[in-house]
Amino acid sequence: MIKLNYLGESLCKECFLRYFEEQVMRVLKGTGLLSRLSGKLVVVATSGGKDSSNALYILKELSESYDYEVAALLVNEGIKGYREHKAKALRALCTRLGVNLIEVSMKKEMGVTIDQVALLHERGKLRLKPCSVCGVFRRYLMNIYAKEVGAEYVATGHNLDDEVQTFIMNIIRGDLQSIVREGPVTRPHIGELIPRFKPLYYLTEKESMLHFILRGLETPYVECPYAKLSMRYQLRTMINSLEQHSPGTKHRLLRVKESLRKKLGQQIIQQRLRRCSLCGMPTSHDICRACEIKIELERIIKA
Ligand code: Q46
Ligand code: ZN
Repeated sequence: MIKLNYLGESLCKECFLRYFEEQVMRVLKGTGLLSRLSGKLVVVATSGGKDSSNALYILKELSESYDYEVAALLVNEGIKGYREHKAKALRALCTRLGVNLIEVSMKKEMGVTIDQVALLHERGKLRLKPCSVCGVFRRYLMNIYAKEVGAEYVATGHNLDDEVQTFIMNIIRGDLQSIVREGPVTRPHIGELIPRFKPLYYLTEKESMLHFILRGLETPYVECPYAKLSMRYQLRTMINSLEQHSPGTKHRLLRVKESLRKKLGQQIIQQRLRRCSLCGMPTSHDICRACEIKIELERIIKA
């Protein structure tokens, strides 16, 4: 039996897997996505880790009933001792599921690997931490490649824990725009930006891990060596400890976020987007964040 503390219930394996799928359907139905997926291509942003593998697995499984196509996309950030192991597991999963895998090299597209970025940061030449560069570059490349293959949607493996961490990070930064924007579906209809959705939005990291194991999915348990440098990592530890002392904390935080999104959404006008003067992608500034970082890195590397 599987005990879900915040529900005060214990579920058998079959009931847990049903519950898991119901929570994914809650995202698809609640956002109106389900009725729009038919005949479309969904690209799942995958890393070879448990969450994105779960997202890929379940979206592939549902694709037959709801008549849409699924492909996987991997951005190889160039992190030695980590990326090659996860990529190998992902290739095996894609073969097992019969899903096409698109592999994109960050080095080739953006001129640097995250290992190089980390070294520059460590030497004090770059203020940005590896995760800050990695996140911006990955989202940028995912959008470009998803568009190139004709996808209508990008799905990501973000789970409830990730959402709560992001919520707290946005509070700390005072970023109300992002609080409003970051829901189960983001940027629904903005030109070049492909809408992103999060099938695991209502599922915790623990539940994701359980689903991964119960479905017989596999991944080597290596962690990105730079994860510990991020604010997200500290928050994760802190929120996990709060959850342990007071079960249900994560779900309560998600509910607070959702009600804030509703209230703020009526008051906050989302920034108008224009085109990046260098790459043409939508941005709220003259130059998009990815181009800005790319230029800074080129300048540092040349110096
Ligand atoms: S790969 Fe990249 Fe993550 Fe590593 S550098 Fe950070 S963002 S932790 S999911
Ligand atoms: Zn740009």
